[in-house]
Amino acid sequence: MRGRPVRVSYQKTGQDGQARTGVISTPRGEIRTPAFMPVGTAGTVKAMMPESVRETGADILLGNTYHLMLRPGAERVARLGGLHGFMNWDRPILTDSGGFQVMSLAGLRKLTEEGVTFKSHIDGSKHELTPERSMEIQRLLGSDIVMCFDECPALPASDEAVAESMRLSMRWAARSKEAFGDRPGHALFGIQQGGVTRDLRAESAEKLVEIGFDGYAVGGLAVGEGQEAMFGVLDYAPGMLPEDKPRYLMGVGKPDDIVGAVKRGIDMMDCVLPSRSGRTGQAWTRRGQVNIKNARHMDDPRPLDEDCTCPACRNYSRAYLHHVFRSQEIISSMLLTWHNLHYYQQIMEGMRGAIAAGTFAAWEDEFHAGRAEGDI
Ligand code: PRF
Ligand code: ZN
Repeated sequence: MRGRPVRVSYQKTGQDGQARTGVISTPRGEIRTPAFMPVGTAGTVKAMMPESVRETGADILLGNTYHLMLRPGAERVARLGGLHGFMNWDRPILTDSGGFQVMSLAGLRKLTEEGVTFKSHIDGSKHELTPERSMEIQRLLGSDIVMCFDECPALPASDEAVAESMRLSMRWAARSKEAFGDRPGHALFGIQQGGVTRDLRAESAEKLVEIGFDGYAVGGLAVGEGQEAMFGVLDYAPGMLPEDKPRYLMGVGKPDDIVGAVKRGIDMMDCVLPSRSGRTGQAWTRRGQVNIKNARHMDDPRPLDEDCTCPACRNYSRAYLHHVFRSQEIISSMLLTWHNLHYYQQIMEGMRGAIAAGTFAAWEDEFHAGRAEGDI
Protein backbone atom coordinates (compact mmCIF):
# COMPACT_ATOMS: atom_id res chain seq x y z
CA MET A 1 0.00 0.00 0.00
CA ARG A 2 2.52 2.60 -1.15
CA GLY A 3 1.77 6.22 -0.40
CA ARG A 4 -0.45 5.48 2.59
CA PRO A 5 0.47 5.84 6.27
CA VAL A 6 2.47 2.86 7.48
CA ARG A 7 1.62 2.91 11.17
CA VAL A 8 -1.74 2.60 12.84
CA SER A 9 -2.31 5.71 14.94
CA TYR A 10 -5.09 7.35 16.93
CA GLN A 11 -5.77 11.07 16.98
CA LYS A 12 -8.40 12.48 19.30
CA THR A 13 -10.05 15.48 17.62
CA GLY A 14 -12.67 16.42 20.20
CA GLN A 15 -13.99 15.70 23.66
CA ASP A 16 -17.23 16.56 25.47
CA GLY A 17 -17.39 15.33 29.05
CA GLN A 18 -15.90 11.84 28.86
CA ALA A 19 -17.14 11.32 25.29
CA ARG A 20 -14.40 11.46 22.65
CA THR A 21 -14.28 11.79 18.90
CA GLY A 22 -11.26 11.10 16.73
CA VAL A 23 -9.72 9.12 13.91
CA ILE A 24 -7.79 5.86 13.79
CA SER A 25 -5.52 5.94 10.71
CA THR A 26 -4.53 2.67 9.08
CA PRO A 27 -2.94 1.80 5.72
CA ARG A 28 -6.40 0.57 4.64
CA GLY A 29 -8.20 3.78 5.51
CA GLU A 30 -9.45 5.89 8.36
CA ILE A 31 -11.82 4.81 11.10
CA ARG A 32 -13.90 7.69 12.42
CA THR A 33 -14.60 7.30 16.14
CA PRO A 34 -16.82 6.65 17.95
CA ALA A 35 -17.15 3.77 15.48
CA PHE A 36 -19.61 0.93 15.20
CA MET A 37 -18.20 -2.20 13.57
CA PRO A 38 -20.72 -4.47 11.82
CA VAL A 39 -20.04 -8.13 12.48
CA GLY A 40 -18.84 -10.17 9.51
CA THR A 41 -18.20 -13.34 11.45
CA ALA A 42 -17.55 -15.82 8.65
CA GLY A 43 -16.31 -13.50 5.92
CA THR A 44 -19.67 -11.85 5.28
CA VAL A 45 -21.98 -9.42 7.02
CA LYS A 46 -24.96 -11.71 6.57
CA ALA A 47 -27.50 -10.58 3.93
CA MET A 48 -25.34 -7.62 2.83
CA MET A 49 -22.92 -7.00 -0.03
CA PRO A 50 -19.72 -5.34 1.29
CA GLU A 51 -20.35 -2.25 -0.85
CA SER A 52 -23.77 -1.93 0.77
CA VAL A 53 -22.21 -2.19 4.23
CA ARG A 54 -19.91 0.64 3.21
CA GLU A 55 -22.92 2.67 2.01
CA THR A 56 -24.41 2.47 5.49
CA GLY A 57 -21.31 4.36 6.68
CA ALA A 58 -19.15 1.61 8.17
CA ASP A 59 -15.38 2.25 8.17
CA ILE A 60 -14.39 -1.15 9.58
CA LEU A 61 -15.77 -4.67 9.93
CA LEU A 62 -15.24 -7.35 12.54
CA GLY A 63 -14.22 -10.89 11.61
CA ASN A 64 -13.83 -13.97 13.79
CA THR A 65 -10.78 -16.16 14.27
CA TYR A 66 -12.93 -18.99 15.64
CA HIS A 67 -15.27 -19.30 12.65
CA LEU A 68 -12.69 -18.70 9.94
CA MET A 69 -10.14 -21.18 11.40
CA LEU A 70 -12.81 -23.89 11.29
CA ARG A 71 -14.18 -22.94 7.88
CA PRO A 72 -12.63 -22.27 5.38
CA GLY A 73 -9.38 -22.37 7.43
CA ALA A 74 -6.87 -19.57 7.96
CA GLU A 75 -4.15 -21.12 5.77
CA ARG A 76 -6.63 -21.39 2.89
CA VAL A 77 -7.68 -17.74 3.26
CA ALA A 78 -3.99 -16.78 3.26
CA ARG A 79 -3.31 -18.83 0.10
CA LEU A 80 -6.22 -17.04 -1.54
CA GLY A 81 -4.69 -13.66 -0.72
CA GLY A 82 -6.17 -12.82 2.68
CA LEU A 83 -9.58 -11.99 4.09
CA HIS A 84 -9.90 -8.54 2.50
CA GLY A 85 -9.68 -9.83 -1.05
CA PHE A 86 -11.54 -13.05 -0.24
CA MET A 87 -14.62 -11.17 0.99
CA ASN A 88 -14.18 -8.06 -1.19
CA TRP A 89 -13.77 -5.53 1.64
CA ASP A 90 -10.62 -3.45 1.21
CA ARG A 91 -11.05 -1.28 4.28
CA PRO A 92 -9.91 -2.12 7.82
CA ILE A 93 -10.89 -5.41 9.46
CA LEU A 94 -10.63 -6.12 13.18
CA THR A 95 -10.57 -9.77 14.16
CA ASP A 96 -11.57 -11.19 17.51
CA SER A 97 -9.12 -13.72 18.86
CA GLY A 98 -11.31 -16.80 19.29
CA GLY A 99 -11.44 -17.51 23.00
CA PHE A 100 -14.76 -15.79 23.58
CA GLN A 101 -16.41 -17.64 20.69
CA VAL A 102 -14.98 -20.98 21.88
CA MET A 103 -16.69 -20.38 25.22
CA SER A 104 -20.02 -19.41 23.68
CA LEU A 105 -20.17 -21.79 20.66
CA ALA A 106 -17.84 -24.77 20.85
CA GLY A 107 -18.61 -28.04 22.56
CA LEU A 108 -16.43 -29.87 25.09
CA ARG A 109 -13.72 -27.36 25.99
CA LYS A 110 -10.59 -27.81 28.06
CA LEU A 111 -8.82 -24.76 29.43
CA THR A 112 -5.18 -24.90 30.53
CA GLU A 113 -2.33 -22.43 31.04
CA GLU A 114 -1.28 -23.20 27.48
CA GLY A 115 -4.64 -22.38 25.84
CA VAL A 116 -7.95 -24.02 25.06
CA THR A 117 -8.83 -27.23 23.23
CA PHE A 118 -12.37 -27.60 21.94
CA LYS A 119 -14.68 -29.41 19.58
CA SER A 120 -15.95 -27.57 16.51
CA HIS A 121 -19.65 -26.62 16.59
CA ILE A 122 -19.73 -27.50 12.87
CA ASP A 123 -18.46 -31.10 12.76
CA GLY A 124 -17.21 -31.97 16.24
CA SER A 125 -13.55 -32.05 15.11
CA LYS A 126 -10.91 -31.25 17.73
CA HIS A 127 -8.93 -27.98 17.66
CA GLU A 128 -6.57 -25.97 19.81
CA LEU A 129 -6.19 -22.25 20.30
CA THR A 130 -3.33 -20.65 22.15
CA PRO A 131 -2.17 -17.03 22.18
CA GLU A 132 0.51 -17.98 19.62
CA ARG A 133 -1.89 -19.79 17.28
CA SER A 134 -4.49 -17.02 17.55
CA MET A 135 -1.86 -14.43 16.53
CA GLU A 136 -0.81 -16.66 13.63
CA ILE A 137 -4.40 -17.09 12.41
CA GLN A 138 -5.10 -13.36 12.62
CA ARG A 139 -1.88 -12.72 10.66
CA LEU A 140 -2.86 -15.28 8.01
CA LEU A 141 -6.26 -13.60 7.67
CA GLY A 142 -4.54 -10.25 7.17
CA SER A 143 -6.39 -8.57 10.03
CA ASP A 144 -5.61 -4.86 10.51
CA ILE A 145 -6.54 -4.79 14.19
CA VAL A 146 -5.63 -7.99 16.00
CA MET A 147 -7.11 -8.82 19.40
CA CYS A 148 -5.17 -10.51 22.21
CA PHE A 149 -6.16 -14.03 23.10
CA ASP A 150 -8.15 -13.85 26.34
CA GLU A 151 -10.70 -15.64 28.46
CA CYS A 152 -14.05 -14.08 29.25
CA PRO A 153 -15.63 -15.68 32.33
CA ALA A 154 -19.42 -16.04 32.43
CA LEU A 155 -20.97 -13.81 35.10
CA PRO A 156 -21.97 -14.14 37.86
CA ALA A 157 -18.77 -15.76 39.11
CA SER A 158 -16.91 -15.56 42.43
CA ASP A 159 -14.29 -12.83 42.85
CA GLU A 160 -11.58 -15.49 43.06
CA ALA A 161 -12.71 -17.11 39.82
CA VAL A 162 -12.82 -13.73 38.03
CA ALA A 163 -9.40 -12.78 39.44
CA GLU A 164 -7.83 -16.05 38.35
CA SER A 165 -9.32 -15.83 34.89
CA MET A 166 -8.21 -12.20 34.52
CA ARG A 167 -4.64 -13.07 35.56
CA LEU A 168 -4.58 -15.90 33.03
CA SER A 169 -5.78 -13.44 30.36
CA MET A 170 -2.97 -11.05 31.35
CA ARG A 171 -0.36 -13.82 30.97
CA TRP A 172 -1.93 -14.61 27.60
CA ALA A 173 -1.80 -10.89 26.72
CA ALA A 174 1.98 -10.91 27.28
CA ARG A 175 2.32 -14.04 25.13
CA SER A 176 0.07 -12.46 22.46
CA LYS A 177 2.29 -9.39 22.30
CA GLU A 178 5.44 -11.50 22.06
CA ALA A 179 3.94 -13.68 19.30
CA PHE A 180 2.51 -10.69 17.40
CA GLY A 181 5.98 -9.14 17.13
CA ASP A 182 6.57 -5.95 15.20
CA ARG A 183 4.14 -5.57 12.29
CA PRO A 184 3.99 -2.01 10.95
CA GLY A 185 0.57 -1.18 9.58
CA HIS A 186 -1.14 -3.67 11.87
CA ALA A 187 -2.31 -2.99 15.42
CA LEU A 188 -2.58 -5.24 18.46
CA PHE A 189 -5.18 -4.44 21.12
CA GLY A 190 -5.08 -5.67 24.72
CA ILE A 191 -8.29 -6.72 26.46
CA GLN A 192 -9.10 -5.66 30.00
CA GLN A 193 -10.94 -8.24 32.10
CA GLY A 194 -11.91 -8.27 35.79
CA GLY A 195 -15.68 -8.62 35.77
CA VAL A 196 -17.54 -5.95 37.72
CA THR A 197 -14.81 -5.61 40.38
CA ARG A 198 -13.00 -2.29 40.37
CA ASP A 199 -9.72 -3.55 41.87
CA LEU A 200 -9.50 -6.34 39.30
CA ARG A 201 -10.22 -3.91 36.44
CA ALA A 202 -7.42 -1.67 37.78
CA GLU A 203 -4.97 -4.57 38.10
CA SER A 204 -5.81 -5.69 34.56
CA ALA A 205 -5.39 -2.19 33.11
CA GLU A 206 -2.02 -1.75 34.84
CA LYS A 207 -0.76 -5.05 33.49
CA LEU A 208 -1.89 -4.26 29.93
CA VAL A 209 -0.33 -0.79 29.98
CA GLU A 210 2.92 -2.31 31.25
CA ILE A 211 2.94 -4.72 28.29
CA GLY A 212 1.95 -1.89 25.93
CA PHE A 213 -0.66 -2.08 23.16
CA ASP A 214 -1.87 0.02 20.22
CA GLY A 215 -5.39 0.11 21.68
CA TYR A 216 -7.27 -1.28 24.64
CA ALA A 217 -10.55 -3.17 24.81
CA VAL A 218 -12.92 -3.48 27.71
CA GLY A 219 -13.86 -7.16 27.65
CA GLY A 220 -15.97 -9.24 29.97
CA LEU A 221 -19.03 -7.00 29.89
CA ALA A 222 -22.48 -7.52 28.34
CA VAL A 223 -22.36 -11.10 29.54
CA GLY A 224 -25.58 -11.00 31.55
CA GLU A 225 -24.76 -8.43 34.22
CA GLY A 226 -27.36 -5.92 32.95
CA GLN A 227 -27.02 -2.35 31.71
CA GLU A 228 -26.82 -0.73 35.14
CA ALA A 229 -23.90 -2.93 36.23
CA MET A 230 -22.20 -2.48 32.86
CA PHE A 231 -22.50 1.32 33.06
CA GLY A 232 -21.24 1.06 36.65
CA VAL A 233 -18.00 -0.48 35.33
CA LEU A 234 -17.84 1.95 32.40
CA ASP A 235 -18.00 4.84 34.89
CA TYR A 236 -14.37 4.00 35.79
CA ALA A 237 -12.89 1.40 33.41
CA PRO A 238 -12.17 3.62 30.35
CA GLY A 239 -10.39 6.11 32.65
CA MET A 240 -7.96 3.34 33.65
CA LEU A 241 -6.84 3.00 30.01
CA PRO A 242 -4.44 5.32 28.16
CA GLU A 243 -6.01 8.59 27.03
CA ASP A 244 -4.06 8.60 23.76
CA LYS A 245 -5.15 5.15 22.54
CA PRO A 246 -8.51 3.90 21.21
CA ARG A 247 -10.82 2.12 23.65
CA TYR A 248 -13.05 -0.66 22.37
CA LEU A 249 -16.06 -2.11 24.20
CA MET A 250 -16.49 -5.67 22.92
CA GLY A 251 -19.88 -7.07 21.94
CA VAL A 252 -22.09 -4.06 22.74
CA GLY A 253 -24.95 -3.53 22.14
CA LYS A 254 -28.43 -2.00 21.88
CA PRO A 255 -28.63 1.63 20.73
CA ASP A 256 -28.97 2.96 24.30
CA ASP A 257 -26.00 0.79 25.44
CA ILE A 258 -23.90 2.31 22.69
CA VAL A 259 -24.82 5.87 23.55
CA GLY A 260 -24.17 5.24 27.26
CA ALA A 261 -20.79 3.66 26.48
CA VAL A 262 -19.66 6.56 24.27
CA LYS A 263 -20.77 9.00 26.96
CA ARG A 264 -18.40 7.16 29.32
CA GLY A 265 -15.36 7.29 27.04
CA ILE A 266 -15.64 4.34 24.64
CA ASP A 267 -14.45 4.82 21.02
CA MET A 268 -15.32 1.54 19.26
CA MET A 269 -18.00 -1.14 19.53
CA ASP A 270 -19.27 -4.18 17.67
CA CYS A 271 -22.43 -6.21 17.99
CA VAL A 272 -24.39 -8.78 16.01
CA LEU A 273 -27.63 -7.12 17.12
CA PRO A 274 -28.44 -4.90 14.10
CA SER A 275 -27.58 -7.63 11.59
CA ARG A 276 -29.03 -10.55 13.55
CA SER A 277 -32.28 -8.77 14.39
CA GLY A 278 -32.59 -7.82 10.74
CA ARG A 279 -32.96 -11.52 10.01
CA THR A 280 -35.49 -12.11 12.78
CA GLY A 281 -37.84 -9.29 11.80
CA GLN A 282 -36.70 -6.72 14.37
CA ALA A 283 -36.03 -3.17 13.19
CA TRP A 284 -34.34 -0.52 15.32
CA THR A 285 -35.50 3.04 14.66
CA ARG A 286 -35.13 6.44 16.28
CA ARG A 287 -38.60 5.98 17.78
CA GLY A 288 -37.89 2.49 19.15
CA GLN A 289 -38.18 -1.11 18.03
CA VAL A 290 -40.48 -2.35 15.28
CA ASN A 291 -41.43 -6.01 15.14
CA ILE A 292 -42.23 -6.37 11.45
CA LYS A 293 -43.89 -9.78 11.89
CA ASN A 294 -46.72 -8.16 13.83
CA ALA A 295 -50.03 -8.38 11.90
CA ARG A 296 -50.75 -4.69 12.50
CA HIS A 297 -48.22 -3.85 9.74
CA MET A 298 -50.12 -5.90 7.15
CA ASP A 299 -51.99 -2.93 5.61
CA ASP A 300 -49.60 -0.16 6.64
CA PRO A 301 -48.39 1.87 3.60
CA ARG A 302 -45.92 3.92 5.69
CA PRO A 303 -42.19 3.18 5.70
CA LEU A 304 -40.45 1.79 8.79
CA ASP A 305 -39.20 5.30 9.57
CA GLU A 306 -40.27 8.36 7.53
CA ASP A 307 -37.01 10.15 8.32
CA CYS A 308 -34.67 7.30 7.41
CA THR A 309 -32.83 7.50 4.06
CA CYS A 310 -31.94 3.80 3.76
CA PRO A 311 -33.26 1.80 0.77
CA ALA A 312 -35.75 -0.10 2.93
CA CYS A 313 -37.34 3.12 4.14
CA ARG A 314 -37.08 5.04 0.86
CA ASN A 315 -38.64 2.37 -1.33
CA TYR A 316 -40.80 -0.02 0.70
CA SER A 317 -43.82 0.04 2.98
CA ARG A 318 -44.22 -1.70 6.32
CA ALA A 319 -46.85 -3.80 4.57
CA TYR A 320 -44.28 -5.02 2.04
CA LEU A 321 -41.62 -5.66 4.71
CA HIS A 322 -44.22 -7.59 6.70
CA HIS A 323 -45.20 -9.62 3.64
CA VAL A 324 -41.66 -10.60 2.65
CA PHE A 325 -40.80 -11.48 6.23
CA ARG A 326 -43.89 -13.68 6.58
CA SER A 327 -43.12 -15.28 3.21
CA GLN A 328 -39.50 -15.91 4.28
CA GLU A 329 -38.24 -14.07 1.23
CA ILE A 330 -34.48 -13.39 1.26
CA ILE A 331 -35.05 -9.69 0.57
CA SER A 332 -36.59 -9.40 4.02
CA SER A 333 -33.22 -10.05 5.69
CA MET A 334 -31.48 -7.79 3.19
CA LEU A 335 -33.76 -4.79 3.72
CA LEU A 336 -34.06 -5.02 7.50
CA THR A 337 -30.31 -5.59 7.97
CA TRP A 338 -29.58 -2.60 5.73
CA HIS A 339 -31.98 -0.42 7.69
CA ASN A 340 -30.58 -1.52 11.07
CA LEU A 341 -26.94 -1.02 10.07
CA HIS A 342 -27.83 2.35 8.53
CA TYR A 343 -29.59 3.42 11.73
CA TYR A 344 -26.63 2.34 13.89
CA GLN A 345 -24.26 4.33 11.69
CA GLN A 346 -26.60 7.34 11.90
CA ILE A 347 -26.33 7.15 15.69
CA MET A 348 -22.52 7.09 15.45
CA GLU A 349 -22.46 10.01 13.03
CA GLY A 350 -24.81 11.97 15.27
CA MET A 351 -22.58 11.36 18.28
CA ARG A 352 -19.38 12.24 16.41
CA GLY A 353 -20.94 15.54 15.31
CA ALA A 354 -22.32 16.35 18.75
CA ILE A 355 -19.03 15.61 20.53
CA ALA A 356 -17.14 17.78 18.05
CA ALA A 357 -19.68 20.58 18.54
CA GLY A 358 -19.72 20.22 22.34
CA THR A 359 -23.45 19.43 22.33
CA PHE A 360 -23.38 15.77 23.36
CA ALA A 361 -25.70 16.21 26.38
CA ALA A 362 -28.39 17.86 24.23
CA TRP A 363 -27.94 15.19 21.55
CA GLU A 364 -28.36 12.49 24.19
CA ASP A 365 -31.54 14.10 25.59
CA GLU A 366 -33.03 14.19 22.12
CA PHE A 367 -31.98 10.59 21.46
CA HIS A 368 -33.84 9.41 24.58
CA ALA A 369 -36.83 11.75 24.18
CA GLY A 370 -37.66 10.39 20.75
CA ARG A 371 -37.87 6.77 21.89
CA ALA A 372 -40.73 4.62 23.12
CA GLU A 373 -40.47 1.35 25.01
CA GLY A 374 -41.77 -1.79 23.32
CA ASP A 375 -43.00 -2.23 19.79
CA ILE A 376 -43.80 0.97 17.88
N1 PRF B 1 -13.27 -11.01 24.88
C1 PRF B 1 -13.15 -11.25 23.54
N2 PRF B 1 -14.17 -11.06 22.69
C2 PRF B 1 -15.35 -10.64 23.20
C3 PRF B 1 -15.53 -10.39 24.57
C4 PRF B 1 -14.43 -10.57 25.47
O1 PRF B 1 -14.50 -10.37 26.69
C5 PRF B 1 -16.87 -9.98 24.72
C6 PRF B 1 -17.54 -9.60 25.97
N3 PRF B 1 -18.71 -8.88 25.77
C7 PRF B 1 -17.44 -10.00 23.45
N4 PRF B 1 -16.51 -10.41 22.55
N5 PRF B 1 -11.97 -11.65 23.05
ZN1 ZN C 1 -34.34 2.79 7.09
